[in-house]
Amino acid sequence: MSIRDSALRPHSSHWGVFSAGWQDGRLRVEPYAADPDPNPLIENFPDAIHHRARIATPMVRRGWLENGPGPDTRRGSDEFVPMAWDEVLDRLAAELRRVRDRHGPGAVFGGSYGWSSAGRFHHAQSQVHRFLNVAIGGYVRSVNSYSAGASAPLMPHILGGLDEVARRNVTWEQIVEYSDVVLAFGGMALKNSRVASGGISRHVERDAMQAAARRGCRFVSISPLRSDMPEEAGFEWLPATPGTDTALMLGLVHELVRLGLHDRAFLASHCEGWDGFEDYLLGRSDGVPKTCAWAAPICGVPEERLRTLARSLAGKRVLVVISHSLQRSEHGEQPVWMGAVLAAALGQIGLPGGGYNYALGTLAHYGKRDNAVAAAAFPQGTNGVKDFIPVARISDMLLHPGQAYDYNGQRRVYPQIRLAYWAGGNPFHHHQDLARLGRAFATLDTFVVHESAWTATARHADIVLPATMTLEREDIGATPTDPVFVAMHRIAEPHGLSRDDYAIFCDLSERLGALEAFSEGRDARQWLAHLYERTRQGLADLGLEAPDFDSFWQRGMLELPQKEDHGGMLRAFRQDPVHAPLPTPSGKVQICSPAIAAFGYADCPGHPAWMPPKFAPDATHPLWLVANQPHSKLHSQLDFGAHSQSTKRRGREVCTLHPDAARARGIAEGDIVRLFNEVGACLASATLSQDLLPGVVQLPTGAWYDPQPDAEGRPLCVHGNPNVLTRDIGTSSLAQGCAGQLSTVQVERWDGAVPAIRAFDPPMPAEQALKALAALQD
Ligand code: PGD
Repeated sequence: MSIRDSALRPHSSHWGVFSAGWQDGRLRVEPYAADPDPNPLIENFPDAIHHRARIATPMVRRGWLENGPGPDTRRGSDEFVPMAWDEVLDRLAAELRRVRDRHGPGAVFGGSYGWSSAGRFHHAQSQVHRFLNVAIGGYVRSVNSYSAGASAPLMPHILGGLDEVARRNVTWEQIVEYSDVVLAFGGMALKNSRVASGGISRHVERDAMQAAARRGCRFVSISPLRSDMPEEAGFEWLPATPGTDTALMLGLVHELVRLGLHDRAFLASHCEGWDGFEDYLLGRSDGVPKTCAWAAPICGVPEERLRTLARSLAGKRVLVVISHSLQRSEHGEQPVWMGAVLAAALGQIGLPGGGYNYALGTLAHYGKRDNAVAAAAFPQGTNGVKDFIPVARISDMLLHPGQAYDYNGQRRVYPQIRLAYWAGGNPFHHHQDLARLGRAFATLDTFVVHESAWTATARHADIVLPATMTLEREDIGATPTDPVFVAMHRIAEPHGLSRDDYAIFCDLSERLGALEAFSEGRDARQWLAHLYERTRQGLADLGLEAPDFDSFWQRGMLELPQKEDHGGMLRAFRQDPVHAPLPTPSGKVQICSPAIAAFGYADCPGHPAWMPPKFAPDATHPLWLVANQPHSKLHSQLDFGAHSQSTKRRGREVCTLHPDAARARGIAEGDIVRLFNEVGACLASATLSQDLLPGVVQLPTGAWYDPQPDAEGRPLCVHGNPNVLTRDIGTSSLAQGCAGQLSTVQVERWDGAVPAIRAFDPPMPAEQALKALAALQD
């Protein structure tokens, strides 16, 4: 559809529902008309669609082609050779057969973590999982996520399933109506709540915070960064040292107990283990009372301010919110657990607009009501391999096959992986210690990646298959928490020779004798109609208008009915703890967890506790690095788009320093700086701001990894990817989650020549690759 002009047609993305079409040969995007606060991330699309960073042809790494499968340290720096689809799929099918037959499907890693794109059918994760299940017999999977790696395994021990506590809990409507105080640990930044995996039609968070604040709700943002809450909330900023929220909350609870302001009746009727926890809180068990005076120097907040805050909470409808970011650090389980204990001590859990809502404000799914009608997902089949890893242990697995490790009460052993298959994720964006990750991927026999652009992950692959972007295919956009159900129309022809993941897997399945099992005889359009049927039936069952697929497709959107706001699991439990118990061992809030205590983990005891981090600032690395989510893109997606580029300086990522920290280092606004520690180093452009603590430097994630050797031959990311600096450690033996949010670094002015950024330059320009292929076929 390379046309000069076309009408706008509906589409969807993780960052918003929108319409797109062509005007004067340029892609035009417009946000959904009913969206009160559209997300500017849609502006990343127009320049991205035919950007030079797009992959135009299948490509095979020269070393793999010439030497065959096997470990190779050239991954990431080798040349690529363009190859025709038929040949590359023949070679890939043969390699999949070899690994399956010689080593079994347990030697294939298909964890393939990543956010992929919106769309129920072309969801890349589901596609790769279904393919490996039906054509190979299964794969080693990954469990949990980089988003909630610590909280997902912890939550069932203390309250119940993560979704019940994050998604189906306090709504924004309740906050507007009922909350007196929202105590937001890690804040509630709109850059995060403007995004929902699968799509979001109305961004309501800004208006909801403003309406609540106007009614008198007090928002308190506890974070090292002022920018973690929007001005519309009229919030108080309580700047606290990164990673110390557990100590801060212990101080607050201690003060409540000291003054007798804790809700003893609620703790007795709805909680288990208060007495054991109180022994720790008051210092009976370890000789250290966790007073505000004790907490103040740890978290860098004056004692009196903590005392005043604690006292001000008593008798109020208080909502305690813990952001995802807090648990993405060493001992990340602790603030999640301690937040629940603070809310329990206040006696607020289960009240409208009060209590505890883990991660509210960190995704657009949270604080919303559920749809009354379901949307079907692409079925993934059955995995014949039972083995898994906690998702953030990928490097450990590849580097240490056969090694034992702890996870959630289990002693597990890393499998030996020969082939990794990735579609819809960018581990060289999302993982920690990227140089180590490079060494880990060097151990594979074969690494296969489907991508639409030359990410660092694609550059580390042996076989790179060009995948379409959503704009180049048809899909259905829907999530369980958003009422708008979108017919995602095709807006553009596929870039170069790129193909849908589904089409690639169909052709591979055919070569492996599994086409019928994979496709069930349906083409993409037929799958959409098939998946749509569940929603149509749901509407019909409710006696509502239920258009057939063709009518829905023509119409472009449906508005689905939503459920009433009943307050979810925690409300029901509060009202009737006997008949609506929590799905925990005691049926109550576990302030102590005998199950976790029995695991015997020194890094995650049987009640929330303050444990100083092993990696804290010291003379060599005196600054905390906050490596948080970017505001101008989602993760690393479309980093080459115009909106993302507009927030960089001469193409380089920007890091924020306090003027005092900058002055002490001779750094001025706009200087190029080098951030470094024992893990690695990167360059960034410095901006100075009073809106963060002097001991903190902030560098968002998402700049594509662009390693170039420094004077000593070590990789230096010249673009500004903070994951060259983050440590590849699990949050604890319980969850083994990603701890990438925080690190410790030194920063210095970079006076050397400033290297060019090559992250978006493909290994071979698209025209050259297409020409080479055409010449081969002549
Ligand atoms: P994305 O950039 O979304 O990052 O990590 P994730 O891997 O999800 O990567 C998705 C990739 O999928 C993109 O490269 C995109 O081009 C590709 N893709 C999109 N659609 C398709 C498709 O249809 N087909 C195919 N084949 N490919 C497609 C995100 C992860 O990063 C997350 S969720 C979190 S919360 C973590 N956050 C942090 C953090 O706070 N701090 C640090 N230091 N590190 C983090 N990493 C984590």
